[in-house]
Amino acid sequence: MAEGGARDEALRRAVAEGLGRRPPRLDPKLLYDERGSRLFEAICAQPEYYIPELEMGLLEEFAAPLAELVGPGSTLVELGSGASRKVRLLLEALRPSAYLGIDISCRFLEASVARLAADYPWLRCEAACRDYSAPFAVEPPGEGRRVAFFPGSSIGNFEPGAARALLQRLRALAGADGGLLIGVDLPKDAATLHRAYNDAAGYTAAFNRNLLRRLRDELGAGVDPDGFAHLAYYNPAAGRVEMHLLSRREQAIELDGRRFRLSAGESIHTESSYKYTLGAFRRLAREAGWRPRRVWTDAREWFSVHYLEADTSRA
Ligand code: AVI
Repeated sequence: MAEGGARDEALRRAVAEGLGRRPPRLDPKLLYDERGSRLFEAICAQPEYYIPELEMGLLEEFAAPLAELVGPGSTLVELGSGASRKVRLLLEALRPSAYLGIDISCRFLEASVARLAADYPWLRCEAACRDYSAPFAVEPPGEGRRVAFFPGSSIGNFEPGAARALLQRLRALAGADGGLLIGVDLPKDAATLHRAYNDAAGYTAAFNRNLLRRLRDELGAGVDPDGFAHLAYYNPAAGRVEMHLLSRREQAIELDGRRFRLSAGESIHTESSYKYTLGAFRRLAREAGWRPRRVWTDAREWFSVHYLEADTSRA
């Protein structure tokens, strides 16, 4: 089977499995086709979605002490496409000798890594098209200390057990003297979180409902995206913002001859965004073999950037 066909099959199976669950649930990875990635970029430019600006501010403010901790000649391994202003700021501050970008979206990744290579001729740049939410193999270029960079609080989109497993994989990738620079969103008042995931311009709603368009256009599913409303709210007991697609009426999604029924008011859970206190995140990181070294937060304590080092006492 061609690669695209195999990918479609895997997508079909994942969607059928998720819609068949009670309550129905789809993997948040499915939100990121090309249109979804563009909508996410638009979310990042909305005033209510505070994460990108706060994280960029912290990296700017603390670039010098971070560079001192990391030291010269490192290899920076970014989980993500290399398209952000954040990684450019880090490259200029840390002056690593090599950069590796890892992302599932191959075309996007290759284009952004090619731009980095053109703009930083002194840097050895490579791209590895991988799904880092599952075990993956890569051989980072360069000989220096490996520092993984995982911005944007994307760790919050993993269930805690899967987040721990990913942190363990990054620990193995970074090696004995490696580091991890990771952005983690902090718990805060429900109204601020509600606004951040329900922006007035409607980009988050479009991002969420794009998943249904994807099922319709890519998989030929019988589904009416207008039959669903965007729903996002803070669930304080679970420590996470939940995003759902709320069925406006009784209906069914048809896929490959199967009918997945939804009653009015029933919802499909499409994403969780966990918010970790500083202590809770440090605990999770320690369990995954990391030793917390420094953490920076903004004045309101809305967002945190942790720098962790490999804990060799437990290797
Ligand atoms: C990518 N990730 C960290 C975002 C978040 O905040 O969970 C995705 C997102 N979903 C809705 N808005 C933004």
